[in-house]
Amino acid sequence: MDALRTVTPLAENRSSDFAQCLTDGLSHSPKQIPCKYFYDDEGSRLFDAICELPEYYQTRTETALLAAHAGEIAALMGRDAEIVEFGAGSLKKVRLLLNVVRPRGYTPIDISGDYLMAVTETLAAEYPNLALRPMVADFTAALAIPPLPGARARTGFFPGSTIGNFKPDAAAGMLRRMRASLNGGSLLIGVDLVKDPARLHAAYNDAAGVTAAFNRNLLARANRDLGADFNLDAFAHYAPYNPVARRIEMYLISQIRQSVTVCGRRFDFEAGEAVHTEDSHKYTPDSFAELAARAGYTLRTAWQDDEGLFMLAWLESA
Ligand code: AVI
Repeated sequence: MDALRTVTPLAENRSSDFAQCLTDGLSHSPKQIPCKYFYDDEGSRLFDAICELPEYYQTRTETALLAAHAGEIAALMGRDAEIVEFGAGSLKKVRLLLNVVRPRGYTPIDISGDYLMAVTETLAAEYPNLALRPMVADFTAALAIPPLPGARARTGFFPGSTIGNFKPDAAAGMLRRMRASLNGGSLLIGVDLVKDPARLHAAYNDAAGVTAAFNRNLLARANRDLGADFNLDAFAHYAPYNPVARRIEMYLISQIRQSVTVCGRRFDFEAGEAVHTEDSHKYTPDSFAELAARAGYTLRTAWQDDEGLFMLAWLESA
């Protein structure tokens, strides 16, 4: 069992951490940049735009599943529930649950403190009887969340198929830590399913080029925040589906032989050299149940859309 840690504001998205991770990643072979750095203000704006794209079926499918099954979810959560959302972001999806579940309390956890406080304030005005306690923290860590007075069962909420952005070992470890943070409580989680590779390819290679801009924003962010001199036009977005590993792999490919300066250090790129920026793992219901079992969870119920694109799974402690 991982040690529990009290919730403290984290610094992982600070420029100094980005500088360290970026220079480490560009020194690595093959070159890589951790995907958590996508989400500065501009990256979050681009991600919101991705969620609206016709090709990116994930968000609208999950939203429809939440709306369609909120009554069953409410029955599973029971009375006087406390919902704990990991990586809460804009708090849009949880509204679909709050309207039906009517929980005692809601604990949104997110690393972006200012944004979290602003969206929580708006939510508080809409739900005056809900006990709200935003926590600024890294949701991937084991967190000591104090009990909420009057709440009976604690349920985790982790929508968006963000679990797919972790390698399976890391994903199992994170689910285990979530189970600890929830004191063994259930977890409602969104999972993107294995499907026709062409459909997956389209979702990460949209016609409008928004995903390409999202990917290149890592370099734009380095230029903005760290004074790097990436030429954005000299890097191409490349996001193939690997059907054996069952994941989208996202890269930036250097179009020419070039050198870039980041934090006073020079990095050389061959023409055609790849920088790995993200994996997005896809699961079958069975492979996801196996992953959940590694974390001590049983997949009790799951809901899918008619096309079998996306799954909302209800996990209970085994
Ligand atoms: C946040 N995450 C679940 C998205 C995904 O689909 O893996 C991130 C993303 N990358 C490119 N498009 C969307």
